[in-house]
Amino acid sequence: MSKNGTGLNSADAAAEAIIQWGESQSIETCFDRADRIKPCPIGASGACCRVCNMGPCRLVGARAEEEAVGVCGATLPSVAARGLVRMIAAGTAAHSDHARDMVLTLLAVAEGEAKDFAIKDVAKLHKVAGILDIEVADRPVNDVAREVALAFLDDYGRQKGALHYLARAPQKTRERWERWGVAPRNIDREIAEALHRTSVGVDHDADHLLTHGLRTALADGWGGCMISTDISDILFGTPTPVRAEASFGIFRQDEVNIVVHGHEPTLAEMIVEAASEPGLVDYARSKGAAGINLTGACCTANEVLMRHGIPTAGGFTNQELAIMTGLVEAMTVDVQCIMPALTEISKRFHTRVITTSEKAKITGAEHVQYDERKAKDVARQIVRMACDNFPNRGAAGSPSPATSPLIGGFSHEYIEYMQGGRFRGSFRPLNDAIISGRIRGVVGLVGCDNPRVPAMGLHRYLAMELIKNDVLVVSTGCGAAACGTAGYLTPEMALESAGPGLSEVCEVIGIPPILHLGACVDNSRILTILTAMAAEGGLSDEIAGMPGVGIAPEWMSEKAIAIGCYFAASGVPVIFGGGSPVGASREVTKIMTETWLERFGGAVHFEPDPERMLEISLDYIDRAREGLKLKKYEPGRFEPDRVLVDMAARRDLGA
Ligand code: SF4
Ligand code: MSK
Repeated sequence: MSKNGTGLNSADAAAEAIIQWGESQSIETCFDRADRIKPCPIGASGACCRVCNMGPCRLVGARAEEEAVGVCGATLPSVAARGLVRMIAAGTAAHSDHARDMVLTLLAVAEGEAKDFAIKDVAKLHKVAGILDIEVADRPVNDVAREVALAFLDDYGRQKGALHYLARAPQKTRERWERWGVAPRNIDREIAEALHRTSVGVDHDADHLLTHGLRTALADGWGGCMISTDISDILFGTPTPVRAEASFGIFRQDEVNIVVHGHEPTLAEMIVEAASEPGLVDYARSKGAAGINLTGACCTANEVLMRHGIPTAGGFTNQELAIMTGLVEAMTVDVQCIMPALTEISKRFHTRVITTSEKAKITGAEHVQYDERKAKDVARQIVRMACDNFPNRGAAGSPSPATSPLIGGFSHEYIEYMQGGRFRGSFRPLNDAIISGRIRGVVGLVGCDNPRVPAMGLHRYLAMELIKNDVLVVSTGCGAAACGTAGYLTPEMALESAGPGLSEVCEVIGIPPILHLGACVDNSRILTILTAMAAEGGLSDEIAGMPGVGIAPEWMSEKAIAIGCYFAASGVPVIFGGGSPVGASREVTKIMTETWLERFGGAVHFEPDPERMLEISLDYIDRAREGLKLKKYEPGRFEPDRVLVDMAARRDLGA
């Protein structure tokens, strides 16, 4: 029987074929381990506390929620809330530490210490400087970049005031944050305070704890994630639409295949350049290969796909399977979402697993220390290591021919540009399409893929159903990879599968109905899009009340919880798949679904059934439309377009 009770390990046929082949070879993957290791139901529902050595305390067996207490007397709501806040803190730490490295790289570039990098997008640097109130006129680019980097560093250590980027949010959204005391002061402080408050004997009021959880999450969304996105754009270029391919057929039989995996784009950008250097291509040939084929997995893949069209093997659950093709000479990893199982599985093949971050080593992997001051040299060393490994390739893998074409590269800036060009770009057409009912609403379909469900299957089901229902889908992270490997990220999808209104809009603008916005940190692009839609007018004048929903149907990472909570605090209802990590406490569940909705206009639900996820999302969208007094959504029946009065019409009026 299946690994998750459904008959399928992965909803992706190419992935499933490799998994099946692996089983025939007794190669264990995350799918086998997920089958073998059953989650503890007490911990899974938030009823287990292990923050001190009098425990772990399992708060079960009491008749009433308030009667279940740990040795210290901590109640079930406070234990469940503490667990969630710690997840938010960890997720925020991950994104924001990644962002800190981006800030330090920008500073090193500005100060001339990282000579292999340069500011690629000066316009974006100036835009960011403008938001930070930094003068740009007649100043050298690196001076501005230095000041921008120092301003962002201040966001990690300021003791008074609030994060710079909160000022980007709509006024009413900020007013809600002020009113409920969730405006973050600095990123590190909110994370540290979250850990302090949740340690033994400190904060024991569930609502109070969760409020700080939201403050920490906002430091992630409007801090770490947004900073990371913007600096990546400044250094490596703001994405514009680009063609790429996804799935396992991206690996070439006759070339040296390198996979960049993890989350940080810095070293990967250098590997992109190194892999096409004639000297290294010749080196690959000297080893018997026809060339060098650079590919990616997870979010490092998304970063280089968005900017260079580098193909992706897919998301989280495809990483082991990529090695099992037997075609990967080197998999170089940085931070986050890297399975330590990679080194074990690589022993069955010839793949060299290479760690590169000073923060992340894996037993059994080779380590090549990344250093931004000699980034290109490190990249060249890795490419050479991969070439050296080409002659070791055996015939032992399960190669797959599957590839799907895709279009990626939808930044906030490009989405604005495509709705009117360089001088007239705006969000007016999108807002108008929502107002007229051509587009019912917008869903951010994001987050991980997960071996505890048919991996990628929930993303694909929801993506397809949403676009059928005229909902524009924006996607990031492994959600985007799940859609990409299925062939959903093409403009043709609009004609084939989208509802009549969405299809018409996509055809006019020339976009797919599912837009790939980038890596997990690029969920910040969704915040800026929603803010621009609010500023454009005609819908809500804040993020709350927009016909928009976030769904993370297969989440597994703490980062996903941080993301969901910053969307909720910004005004977006969010639905997570799977069981609830606070499900043991009715009080905590109520705060996250009802109290947060009242205070912020956003909420967090956990719902394992994908059909219910769809229903809840459409219900939120339709209620938001009603709240905005928009036409009730009916497929194929739109309000007439707004008619702009041109000179000819004016003359007719005057006649
Ligand atoms: Fe148990 Fe309280 Fe310690 Fe948690 S903090 S483990 S509930 S004694
Ligand atoms: S990689 S956090 S599995 S989206 Fe960003 Fe994918 Fe989730 Fe990692």
